[in-house]
Amino acid sequence: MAQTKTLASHFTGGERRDGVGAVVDDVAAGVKAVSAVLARAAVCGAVGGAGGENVHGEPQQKMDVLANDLLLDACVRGGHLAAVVSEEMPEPHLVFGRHANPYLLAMDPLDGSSNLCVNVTVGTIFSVLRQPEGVPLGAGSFLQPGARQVCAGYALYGPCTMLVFTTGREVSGFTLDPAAGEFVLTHPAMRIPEGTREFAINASNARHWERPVRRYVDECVAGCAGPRGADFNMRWVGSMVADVHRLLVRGGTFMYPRDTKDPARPAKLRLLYGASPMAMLVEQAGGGASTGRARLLDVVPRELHERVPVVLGSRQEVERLASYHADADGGLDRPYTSPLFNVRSLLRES
Ligand code: FDP
Repeated sequence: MAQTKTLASHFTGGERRDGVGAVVDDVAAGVKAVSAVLARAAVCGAVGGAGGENVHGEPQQKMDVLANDLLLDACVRGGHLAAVVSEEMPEPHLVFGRHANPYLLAMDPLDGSSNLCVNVTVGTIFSVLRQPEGVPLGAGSFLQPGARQVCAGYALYGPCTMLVFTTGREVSGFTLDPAAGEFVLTHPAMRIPEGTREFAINASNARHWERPVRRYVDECVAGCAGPRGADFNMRWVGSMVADVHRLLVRGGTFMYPRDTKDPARPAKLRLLYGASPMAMLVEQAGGGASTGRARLLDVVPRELHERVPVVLGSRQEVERLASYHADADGGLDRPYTSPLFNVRSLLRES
């Protein structure tokens, strides 16, 4: 029988002692704690609003706060980080006595937490950066493009708990064996399949999308009879971790594009602890990651909690979407009549 590979045997001694492997171990310890608490959250009354708001003005769930505390505690206690940024904390947490440590962690402790009340998959997203030389430790340390990440990953709390990450050499997926308390390598060298026909987008925002996104989605929806000549399927969990995990397992496209719903907020997802780590994972798995107009990993954050449009997934599809944006911006696309929004359609624009 083949030997089971676990997270404990994944990194070499050096990587584990004081390298990025040590940070992943610390995150994994936090993920186990979050997973255990989530499993009991409903019976312990830990599901529901916490009464406060996060830095984006969105209602915080009790589990957002708890997950933040559990992960922060595990990662700080590990002793390998100089600072942590979290969606649940307006300012970076500087680790007392550890300013000389080389690593910084950015995280969304519980992404998709609005799904908790219906017991749908949620996740933790994380990104590891190096403290740049010559920059005083603080918010400015984190303002680096995603291409500089030394590790990116997510934990998925679903029917089973998974930890998926990359340190820049392929993407590895581990599943938590709750009986043994160990992460077991179940998805080695994850690759995004090229040829799938599936897309994920919150279609209720359709009337607010830009023209290139409407063109792409309309062409998918038109199926065999349309310009793509193929039927597409749509899936939308509404938890980014679950939607991106599906891409890594069976391909497709995930979009949270720029829209005009709220002019003060043209994008929904966060760059540092959402889009950047997912982009690194997707690229490492052979896929593409774009804002629609630029490579996501090249975007330089101007502030900690910045938002960015996101298009991720099978490389050919992401390139097609980028070309639709370029066509529209260059005035080169043909006048576009939407099959979904024409006069006789239920989704007709007013
Ligand atoms: P949530 O607000 O529940 O944390 O990152 C935020 C996120 O979830 C993503 O996980 C998800 O893809 C998206 O928001 C869903 O937002 P909408 O329901 O507003 O489309």
